Amino acid sequence: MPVDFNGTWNLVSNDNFEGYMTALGIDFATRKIAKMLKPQKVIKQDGDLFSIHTTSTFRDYTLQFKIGEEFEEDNKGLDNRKCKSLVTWDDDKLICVQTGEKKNRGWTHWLEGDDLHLELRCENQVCKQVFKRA
Ligand code: ECB
Repeated sequence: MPVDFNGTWNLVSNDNFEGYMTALGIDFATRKIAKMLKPQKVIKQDGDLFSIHTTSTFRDYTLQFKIGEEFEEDNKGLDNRKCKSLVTWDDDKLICVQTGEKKNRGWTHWLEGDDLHLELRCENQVCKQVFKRA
């Protein structure tokens, strides 16, 4: 029985988001705005199907995927690059590999206690975000 990520989650910490955005080539002005945001995630998990809506006062991002099925991701409103993404389980962690122009790009979600953790990776940068239930 896999972990249940369903819920509404509010960002409470965001370590090295600046480094992650810089690795993605996000311009200075956008980084200044983006790093002030406290995004909310709404995760819906139904068997192998997931939707993750990340919303903020500045931009929103929606991702839908099925575990084990590669899909084209266009990162619209983020760095706007396209990549091929694949999400799989690694024990209780949800791991996404985003294959494209940027090396070592991807993310990992897991639960610790009742907190949602997200590690965002790009090239040599790792951003660590923690969310609490709304
Ligand atoms: C959507 C809220 C953040 C908006 C930031 C706006 C501009 C910065 C541009 C690029 C930065 C790259 C990523 C932003 C960080 C988080 C957004 C979603 C990251 C993500 O891929 O989450 C996954 C895992 O929950 C689901 O898409």
